[in-house]
Amino acid sequence: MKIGDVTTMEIVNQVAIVQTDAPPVNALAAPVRAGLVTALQSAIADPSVHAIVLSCAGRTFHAGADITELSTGPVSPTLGELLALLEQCPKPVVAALHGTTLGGGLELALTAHYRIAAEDARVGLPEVQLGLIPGAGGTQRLPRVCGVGPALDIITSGRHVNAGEALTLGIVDRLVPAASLAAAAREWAHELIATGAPCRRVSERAIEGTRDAQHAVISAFTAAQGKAFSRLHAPAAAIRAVQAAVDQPFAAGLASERAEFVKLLQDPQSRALRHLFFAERALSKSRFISKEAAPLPIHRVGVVGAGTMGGGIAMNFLNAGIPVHLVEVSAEALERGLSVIRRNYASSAAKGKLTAEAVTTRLGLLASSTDLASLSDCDLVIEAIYENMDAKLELFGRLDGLVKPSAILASNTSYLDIERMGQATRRPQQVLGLHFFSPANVNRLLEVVRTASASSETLATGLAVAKRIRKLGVLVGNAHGFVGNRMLAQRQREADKLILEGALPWDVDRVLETFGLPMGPFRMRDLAGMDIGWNRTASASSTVREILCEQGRLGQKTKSGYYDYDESRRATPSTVAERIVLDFAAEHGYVRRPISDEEILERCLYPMVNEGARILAEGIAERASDIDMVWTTGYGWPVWTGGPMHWADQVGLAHIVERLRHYESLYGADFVPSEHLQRIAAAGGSLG
Ligand code: 3H9
Repeated sequence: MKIGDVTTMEIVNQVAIVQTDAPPVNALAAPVRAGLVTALQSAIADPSVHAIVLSCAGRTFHAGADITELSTGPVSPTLGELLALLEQCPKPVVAALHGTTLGGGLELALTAHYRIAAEDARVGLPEVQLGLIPGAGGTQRLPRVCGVGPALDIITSGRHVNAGEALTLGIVDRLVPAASLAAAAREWAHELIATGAPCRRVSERAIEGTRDAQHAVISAFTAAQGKAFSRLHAPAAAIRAVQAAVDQPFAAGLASERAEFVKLLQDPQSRALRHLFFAERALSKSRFISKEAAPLPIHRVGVVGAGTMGGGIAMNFLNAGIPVHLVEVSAEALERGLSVIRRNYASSAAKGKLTAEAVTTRLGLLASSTDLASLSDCDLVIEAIYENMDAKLELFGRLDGLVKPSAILASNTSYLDIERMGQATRRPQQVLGLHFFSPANVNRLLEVVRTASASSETLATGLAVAKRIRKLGVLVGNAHGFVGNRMLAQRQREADKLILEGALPWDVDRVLETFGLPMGPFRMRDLAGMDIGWNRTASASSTVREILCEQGRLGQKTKSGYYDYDESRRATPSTVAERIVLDFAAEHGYVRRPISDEEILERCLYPMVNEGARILAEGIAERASDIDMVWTTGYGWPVWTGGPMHWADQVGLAHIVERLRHYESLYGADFVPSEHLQRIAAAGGSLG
């Protein structure tokens, strides 16, 4: 029997089988809730029904409330109303879970009287990742089934719990092979009817342990988090809600949870995190990739250049089980690169992150040579040699003659024109940029650079490769510095100017770190190595950075840069570096003055927003949200602000234009607001 658009109910031998089919993830949107309420009401009213099974068609049981609905306010029947009806249902209800039962989906399952799951299912309450807490009883019911400690861990991390752990923790009652889930759920319902099993309600259960023991667990958990949650509002609210589960009767606890949930829903942090959720999903859609374009199969990858980047790039593929052939010009350079890879794996094994067996498997997938011809059977070759256009053009020309006709050639360049590299081959349609970020085996960002000649299939392959090696692939246009580094240059320019005008490196770092960036620009330079791009012979003491390099202050690796570093890499502001800055400023006629934190922040960040607007106007990024993904993923821009473009919209574009004009009047052309930004600001619009 069809109930509404997305729900069916079938009665088989006293059991009502209710099934929802609302692709892609059976989110609990209004029609889904309405269908479930109607189905439950009719099953309750039907005397031939003695038990009910709730299940979903497609790839998953309900993966949560419908996130798109969260900004529009509750529509009846609400999830709370549905769950109240479900819990009080006088006939036993079995929830049959498969796929990813998340958020409101798990809250619904915990409200059903019995839970059976497929062996490969996963469950979780990921609301914190959206800046929220569970809002339909999750914080009250989960501690009642698995205890306070595991509940706090699951709710504040938002992690997915696999079926085996869910069974051990008592979150589900039974596991069965995925293929027999429907039959097993039905059989269990019959068993419940036959044994006269009660409607087992989680809300009526006591939480394990004494009140004192529960409080002790909460205190220890809160203390152990230290600063981990310090800037995020949701985890603390989750802890308060679990505390309410411990201290208050169920109904009062539910009300406390609801109050926290409603408050967070209005919190700009949650709006920012929800924006990033959809921003991430939008990345797979591009007007430059036709719907029909299928990614090409990648079985074997070649990497040219075994330096820090090349080695890190190779590790990504090895980690994903894809064989890699690494090529270097000299045997010594190759051996150096290989030994770094081996050392990195050994260090992961020593820290318990990888088993010895996993290390052996990965290294077993790695071949190497000094001969480019050995790349002939690769499906994708990534060049990661030094940043020199002539060298890259020559390499692309040679590779073109060596690799098979179907192979894709990619460059890891950070700035150079990839279209030109494509033109050095007879396959420009199969050439693209794959721009990894340091450390390449850790940083999740991958800019997939689109040239005008690259085919849809090549670009689709770039995004598919990113997914396979668990990176976040962002399609960007072929422009100097692409998206990330082009915006970074704005911030770096202002930071360098500010320390001559009156601030010190640690002032700039402090302001940006207080804003939420993991590291300010000077600390970052010290970490990356001050000598990246520095040329000893060409160095002429023309910048503070050149002078630091000339004096051997190359950053963390020499224990001295802008900061001095002790054995455990703890940084203290360097008096030597300070002297260098002050002398340089005096020599170049700067009259130093006090600079406010506000000026530091505005001068570092507003030009980035301005550049982001130019990048959008030029089509280098397709959407403002793509820029937000680049910055939150690759550079640690604080997620609770939603990324630079979302943040700018919250600050107000008219305000940003006005401040840029102000700085333009003081410091000139670097601050001229872009036409795009001015136009949107004047129209009262937003970048996102
Ligand atoms: C909640 O439950 C609050 C309650 O506590 C209280 C309420 C009162 N809503 O990720 P994918 C879309 S908060 C709407 O690419 P995958 C997604 O946008 C919610 N849409 O697939 C995409 O659309 P499109 C708590 C959703 O296989 C498509 O589905 N739940 C939702 O890689 C495919 O998504 C969560 O936070 C949703 N809830 O991963 C779970 N979920 O194709 C969030 C997905 O148009 N979801 N979509 O771009 C996920 O973590 C992953 O989507 C999931 C599948 C693991 C389920």
